[in-house]
Order: sequence, then structure tokens, then C-alpha cells
Amino acid sequence: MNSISAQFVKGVVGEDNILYDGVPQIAFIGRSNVGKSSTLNAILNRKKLVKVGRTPGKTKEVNFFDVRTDDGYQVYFVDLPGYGYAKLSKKERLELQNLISWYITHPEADTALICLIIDAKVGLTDLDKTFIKLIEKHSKHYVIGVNKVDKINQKAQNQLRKDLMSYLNSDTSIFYYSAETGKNVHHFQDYLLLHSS
Ligand SMILES: Nc1nc2c(ncn2[C@@H]2O[C@H](COP(=O)(O)OP(=O)(O)OP(=O)(O)O)[C@@H](O)[C@H]2O)c(=O)[nH]1
Ligand SMILES: [Mg+2]
Repeated sequence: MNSISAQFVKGVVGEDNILYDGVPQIAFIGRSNVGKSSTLNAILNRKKLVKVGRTPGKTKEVNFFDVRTDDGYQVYFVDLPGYGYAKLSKKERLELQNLISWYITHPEADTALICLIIDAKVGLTDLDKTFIKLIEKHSKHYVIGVNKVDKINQKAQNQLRKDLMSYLNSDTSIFYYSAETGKNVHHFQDYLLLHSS
């Protein structure tokens, strides 16, 4: 496996040169608390690079991490706030959703890939479907990451696979893993670091 170095660069909430500096961006979006930040930590083999929350709503900005592999590949991992956190006020929820929509529909940002993360126990929600439609409308590439597979048994996982395959295009890549136990994280990691340049 490649050795990877990663460091936090900055968090943005609007226009910034980092969006267009030519480094490809791999973004992580999804409902609040699905484990987007944990996924970054797991893929980067770093326990505490990205702040992970016991309470949802931990990530508030569009956070850029500079990731480099020892064969010279450079990419930004972009950690976004979660959508749909019920405990926020309607205004706060809309502000976060607008920030996420702004980033994923940005016509000039160097977005190479959007990873839409879902919780294995919850499956695809209506808001996930809304964001998938938005991503497709703006012709961005995306994959689905199904996190927290440690929380479901094989039977539930088979059902989830069926549900996802009936909703998604057949060419959409889906990764099933657990950021907590590390199960299958390397498949997702290989894909992101080898195939997205
Ligand atoms: N069981 C289990 N728990 C997980 C897994 N991944 C993350 N968690 C837990 O889920 C909670 C949320 O994780 P975060 O990584 O902060 O989630 P997030 O999607 O970044 O959350 P926001 O930034 O608030 O949108 C934490 O308590 C994690 O420890 C997993 O694979 N399995
Ligand atoms: Mg987070």
C-alpha cells in the first residue's frame, strides 16, 4: 500500500482560490452523523486528523485536506458538513444545505469525485436522493460509500444492496465498509487514491 501524508489546509464557507488551484478534489458529503469525517480518518490512516463528533453537526465548513501519496499523487480531500440534522433550527439547516449545494454545483471548482456517504442501518434517505439528483444534474462524478456495516448483519446488507441497486444507475460504484472497524476501507482507499487522478 502507498504511504499517505495528509494535512489540514483550510475551511471555507464561500469563494476561495483553493477551489480552482488545479489540485483535484475528492469531496465527502452525506447526512449528519453518517461518518464522513471518520471515513476521511480511516482512509488516511489517521485517527485524529479530522474532528469526529459524538453529537451530529460537528463539521461546519467546507474543509480542505492536502493528501499526497509517496508516488507523487496530490489530491484534496474535502470534508463537508452533514445535511438533515433535525436538532438545528430550520434556518441553520438551510444554511448548511445551501453551503453543500453551492460547493457540489460549483461550475469551476476542480471537483474530481463526490463520495456520498450513507449509514448502512438507515439506507438512502429522501435528502440523499435530492442531493444525488443535484449531482447528476450538474454532471459531477460520484460514488456511494455505505459506512457502519459493523452495525448490520449479512441479511440486512443483502437487502440494502438490492435497494441501492434498484435506485442507482448500474454503473454507480458502491463501497461497503466500516470506518470504525476498518473493514473493507482499503477497497475504498485504493479506488480513491488510484483511480481518481
Ligand atoms: N458503529 C460505527 N460508528 C461509526 C462508524 N463511523 C463513524 N461512527 C460514529 O458515528 C459518529 C459520527 O461520526 P462523524 O465522522 O463525526 O460523522 P460526520 O458524518 O462527519 O458528522 P457531521 O460532521 O456532524 O455531519 C461518531 O460517534 C463516530 O464514532 C462506523 O463505521 N461504525
Ligand atoms: Mg463531520
